[in-house]
Amino acid sequence: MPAALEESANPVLIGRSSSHFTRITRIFAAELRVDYSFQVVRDLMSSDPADYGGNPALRIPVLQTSRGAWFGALNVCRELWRRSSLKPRVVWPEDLDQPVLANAQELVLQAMATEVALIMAKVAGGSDSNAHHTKQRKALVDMMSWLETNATSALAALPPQRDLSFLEVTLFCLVTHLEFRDVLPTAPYSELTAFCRRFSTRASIAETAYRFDT
Ligand SMILES: N[C@@H](CCC(=O)N[C@@H](CS)C(=O)NCC(=O)O)C(=O)O
Repeated sequence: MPAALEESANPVLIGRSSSHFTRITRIFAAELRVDYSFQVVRDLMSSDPADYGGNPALRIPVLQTSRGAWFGALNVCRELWRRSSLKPRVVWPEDLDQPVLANAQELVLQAMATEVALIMAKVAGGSDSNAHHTKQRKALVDMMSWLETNATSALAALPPQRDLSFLEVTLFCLVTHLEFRDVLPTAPYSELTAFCRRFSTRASIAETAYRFDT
C-alpha cells in the first residue's frame, strides 16, 4: 500500500461500548472529527493479547494505526488529536499545575480503575465480603466524596479558552458509568451530576451513549 494511503486509512479502535475508558476515546474522536472503525472485544475474560490489539495488559481501549498500536485511553486520545485537522485547544493531564486540578485528574482515573476492579471481580463471581473488596469500595466512595467537594473548584480553575479537557471527559465518563453499571447511585452527588447534565449537551455525548454490545 502506498505510504500516503496507509497514513489516511481509518484507524481501528478496539474496545467496548459499555466501557468507560473506551468512551473517553470515542468522545475525543467525535469532538476531533476523526473517523475510525470500531472492533468490539466480546470476551473481557480472554487472556489472549491478540484479542486486545496486542496489548499485553489485556485491556481496552487500543487504537491500531499504520504506525502501530496505541495502548490506553490517554495515548489513544493524543494520537486522535495528532490525526485531527481541527487541532482544538485540549487541556491534557500535564497541564494541570494546581493541586486541586492534578488531584482531581488522579482521583478520576483511580476511581475508574477501582470501578473496573469491582466490576471484574463481580463478573468473575468473586465474594464481595472480603477485606480487599471492602477497602476498594470504601476508597471508591471516599474518592467520589472528594470529587463532589472539589470538582466544582477544579473545573473553574481550568483554562477558560479550552475547547476540551481530558479531565472533563474522564469525569463525565466516570460519573455516568457508575450509574450505568449500578456500582453507586450518583443522585447524592449533586455537583457531579449537575456537571454531567451540562457536559451532556455536546453532540459527542449523544453519539457515544453507553450500551452493551450484542
Ligand atoms: N490504563 C488503561 C485502563 C483500561 C481498562 O482498565 N479498561 C478496562 C475496561 S473499561 C479493561 O480492559 N478491563 C479488563 C480487565 O480488567 O481485565 C487506560 O487508561 O485505558
